[in-house]
Amino acid sequence: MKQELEAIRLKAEQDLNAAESQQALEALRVQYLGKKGEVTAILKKMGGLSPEERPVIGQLANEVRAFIEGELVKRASELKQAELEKRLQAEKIDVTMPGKRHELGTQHPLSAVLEEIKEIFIGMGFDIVEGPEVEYDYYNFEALNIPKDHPARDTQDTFYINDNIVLRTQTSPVQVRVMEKQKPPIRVISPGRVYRSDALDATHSPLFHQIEGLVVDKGISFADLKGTLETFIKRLYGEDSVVRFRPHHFPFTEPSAEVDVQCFNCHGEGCRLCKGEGWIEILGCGMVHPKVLSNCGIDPEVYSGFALGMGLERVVMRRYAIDDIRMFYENDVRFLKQF
Ligand code: 2NM
Repeated sequence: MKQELEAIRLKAEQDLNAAESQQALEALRVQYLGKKGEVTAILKKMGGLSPEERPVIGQLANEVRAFIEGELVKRASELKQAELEKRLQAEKIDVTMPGKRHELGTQHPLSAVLEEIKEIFIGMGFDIVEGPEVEYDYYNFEALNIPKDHPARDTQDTFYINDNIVLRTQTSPVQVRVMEKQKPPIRVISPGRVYRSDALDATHSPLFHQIEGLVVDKGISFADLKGTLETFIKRLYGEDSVVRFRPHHFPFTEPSAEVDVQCFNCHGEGCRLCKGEGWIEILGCGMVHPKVLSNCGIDPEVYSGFALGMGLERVVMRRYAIDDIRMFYENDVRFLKQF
């Protein structure tokens, strides 16, 4: 029996050390110390021992039971510790790791330059006005001295909703609406989307953006137009910009002019950027035609005004040497990230 007990102690020790879970430990506790357990079985057999042997074996059996109980507690705490360590390892947070980057977008180049242009005009006392992109034929053409038989009315150039309604081809209709509603002095710019029935290619888009300006008051002259535009261009392209006015024709202004800035790349020598011209066209302008003023209920004998218009895409393309207008609308991040 003594050997049996020693064998149990040895086997229990091995079994306990090999146990890998609390459930396995519980099974071993039942196997050795339970009612039908191995140690219990020895104790039950002690009735058959001699009076001399009984206390010796009894003591040994108790020692073995105490040993197993002690080992059970020890192994249980080892397993608990290992469990905890595993969890700590799995759930550990390295606070020195770099955070998740939240990529911030950038302002679209058209928006950025538009903001810049708006700020320049706001600084000169202009208000920003907006109006409908779906516009009456009257506001888009008729009121602006572009009658039905005018070449600018070529149906190829315009999207018609019906006979009376078009997608606006310029933002001047916004200014007609302002002149109808507001008594001079008027100082406004109207930026916005405009539409032309053009096929999309490197330099044309059926949708683009315009910024038009209008000043109407008593005694406004071509000198006011020149001074305002020179100031604008110098703020946009730098104080050393050289500006040139060329005679031109628009139906809604008389006289009319186109404004060039001397090529900032070659300073008038002629290069790739200005296509050998030495000058870069920036905008169109002129004194508001007396017919346009009277169409809008403003007496051309009392008031005069000037107006200007420019394409935002062209300004931005020249600024950043972008050679394809389609880049603005494709939203390719490789393009947008450059600004
Ligand atoms: C341009 C060029 C010249 C213009 C005229 C008007 C209005 F409404 F006052 F008649 N607004 N904008 C104008 C004048 C636009 O764009 C190249």
